[in-house]
Amino acid sequence: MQSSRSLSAWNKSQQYIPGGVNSPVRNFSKVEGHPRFIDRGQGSKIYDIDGNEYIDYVASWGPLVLGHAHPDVVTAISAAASRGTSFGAPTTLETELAEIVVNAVPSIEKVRLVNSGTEATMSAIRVARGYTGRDKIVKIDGCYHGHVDYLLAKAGSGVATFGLSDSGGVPEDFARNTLTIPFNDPKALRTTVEANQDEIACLILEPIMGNMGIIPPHDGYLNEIREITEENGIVLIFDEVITGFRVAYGGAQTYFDVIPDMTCLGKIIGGGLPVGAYGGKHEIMKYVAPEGDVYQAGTLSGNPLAVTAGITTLNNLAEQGVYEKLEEKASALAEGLAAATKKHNIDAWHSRVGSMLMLYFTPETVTNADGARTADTDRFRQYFWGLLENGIYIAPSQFEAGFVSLVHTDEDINATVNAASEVLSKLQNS
Ligand code: HOZ
Repeated sequence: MQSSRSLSAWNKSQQYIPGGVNSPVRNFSKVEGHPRFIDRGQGSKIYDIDGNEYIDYVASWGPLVLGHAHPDVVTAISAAASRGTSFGAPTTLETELAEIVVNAVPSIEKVRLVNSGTEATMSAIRVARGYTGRDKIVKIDGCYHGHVDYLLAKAGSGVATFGLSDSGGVPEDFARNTLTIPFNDPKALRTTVEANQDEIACLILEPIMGNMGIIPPHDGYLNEIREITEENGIVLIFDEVITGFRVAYGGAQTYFDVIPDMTCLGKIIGGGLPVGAYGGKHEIMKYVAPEGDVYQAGTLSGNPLAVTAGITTLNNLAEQGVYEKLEEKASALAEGLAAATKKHNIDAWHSRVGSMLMLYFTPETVTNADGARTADTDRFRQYFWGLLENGIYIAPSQFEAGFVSLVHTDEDINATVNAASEVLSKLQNS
């Protein structure tokens, strides 16, 4: 497969951009190679600047549940752009998106729009601290909540991909109030809460871990942490940047029927443009300035183009049968991959919730970050390149989720399973 144009684009980008990329996991260094530079996307496919076509399971890391360049989204954004790209003053579009979100997500009575998931989690935690008057926070090993200083301890996503335990440039003092516990371990939460009575402002977690591969919660886990946080006046924050409008219209909280106090959103609610959001009960959200004294602001927050893309995407997702369709496509893919690893006797753990899925190269059952860390990343590297060479684009990391979108066809899924089977046949366990 020809990739000389991507290679020279990367050589040039490295002269001007750290690592040649604007977000670390886009760099292919952990799979040993150079990234493909993308020219365009259409439906389930992306095309690189060398003219190669790929079936895309990255989907811009989750937002593109309708696929690339969906005609409704393109038309709506174009019309919005012709009316002006930013005003720094309220528009009725922002209220329209907020209303959709409030009606869809059970925990959200009021919502503030921001520009990224990072802004959403950082702001939600500030509000939780303002509301409770407490400083400490609890996070889960392997959950990733953006690049907020005190949330990079034991984070997933690029931090895990590049084998870092945390980030440089974060003074120890900043992370002093961050306590980290394992996923799927309610006892660890009880112990931490007992040792820090009346000091913990919030517990933040991805209800389905999505930055360490895909790790679903055990039955009852979310209910138990809901009980513990409620009993102890701790704000429970679900980071649904990935799962929001992905596993169900109302997110993982609807899927599992466990309602947190606050929720962070991003990705899908921006339909491929930069948006984040945080919201919760009015009782908590009234602390946000200018109603309350917890400050948070943004020049481009509620940007009309981004909000338009979000409204259009969510309106499409509100149609009947959408999540059943996603489930059908993703289960066909997951079953095909599981059959292929079995056929070729490959040690593998397959994980899937709705249209999010992951194949870990490990004989272990993955239930938390330590389990995910047992995966054979060298084997993943070989799998990744085998797929890419066959026109299948997955994230260049064992710890980033795969996403199925509404535009993946049966043909795409069959082609993916066949390619995977061929690649896996060459990786057979000895
Ligand atoms: N934080 C994203 C992965 N979980 C990566 C975003 C990107 O590189 O675009």
